[in-house]
Amino acid sequence: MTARRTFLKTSMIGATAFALGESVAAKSASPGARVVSTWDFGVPANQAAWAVLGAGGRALDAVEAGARVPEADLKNHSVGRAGYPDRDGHVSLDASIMDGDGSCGAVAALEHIAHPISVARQVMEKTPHVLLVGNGALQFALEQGFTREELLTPESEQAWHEWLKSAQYKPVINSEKSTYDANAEPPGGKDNHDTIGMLALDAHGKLAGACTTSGMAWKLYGRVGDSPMIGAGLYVDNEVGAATSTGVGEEVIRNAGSFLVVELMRHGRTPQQACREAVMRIVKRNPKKAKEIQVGFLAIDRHGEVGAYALQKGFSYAVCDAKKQDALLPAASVY
Ligand code: SD4
Repeated sequence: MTARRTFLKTSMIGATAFALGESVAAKSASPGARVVSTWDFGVPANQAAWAVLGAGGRALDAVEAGARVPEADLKNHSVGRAGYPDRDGHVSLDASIMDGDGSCGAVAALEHIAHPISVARQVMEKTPHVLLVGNGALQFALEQGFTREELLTPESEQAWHEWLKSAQYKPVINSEKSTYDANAEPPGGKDNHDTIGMLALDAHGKLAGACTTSGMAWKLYGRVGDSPMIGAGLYVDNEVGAATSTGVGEEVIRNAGSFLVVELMRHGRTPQQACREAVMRIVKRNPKKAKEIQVGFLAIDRHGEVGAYALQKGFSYAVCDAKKQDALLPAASVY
């Protein structure tokens, strides 16, 4: 763990100079393939995506492969298996996937299936629909051959019991540590949300994105966040770029956040400028609330230029390409 911490610290420091400029990538030369993800667990997820991208594979296959990594990670309490449950003890998952040609699929409030991102892809490819929810999504997943599983781990259950003692729903701003760090606060402690949003540009110049989460811990039963909503938690357009979000989903939904970021890029903003402007909309709409919550956007344009911006300090994002597969960068923020 110490080694891991040292690695994270070093990559954050090394990345600072890299991140100070307006954008990460040079606009000029063809960037080749690149994949970016939210938070520190984006590093191993990117590496799984890179196994696809680096071999000349499709962005769509890469983001699915990458998103499955935190979904399977038992140390991660905010995505997939071992995600913290809602206030009634259900682990309910939200996920979406989008290809740069506009094809997309999503599932929301899906229980008992460890890889919602793969179910979302099946929704996209095997149905005429975009979004399946709750029991309907579960029925569809089982019909597609996914296995029904218990996703609540003993550790997450213990955290839920801890939370029940006060039973106060109050999203915590994820700042210095993420839930991926096994040395982080005890279950139910400081961090209670993080989503992986992943965006990839492949060597053929095509974009795709994936977003998967267990949503806000201790949410109301049936609550759905921004992650499975195309245009809120994820949006991809081969002609422009792609964007994804993390943080308090309600604020992202209110502003159609990821769609907004892509539209701002369409109108000439860099990915960094577009993410900043989308964050500032949230501030403008509710300045008091904006101080108390976290929202972060991550974007890539069709040239491979990357940008990120958050309300609060502490939002990190991972960048992976042919040159470097483990970069972790701190995003700029309002506060
Ligand atoms: C949600 N946006 O369900 C997700 C949660 C999240 O960092 O990203 N937390 O609202």
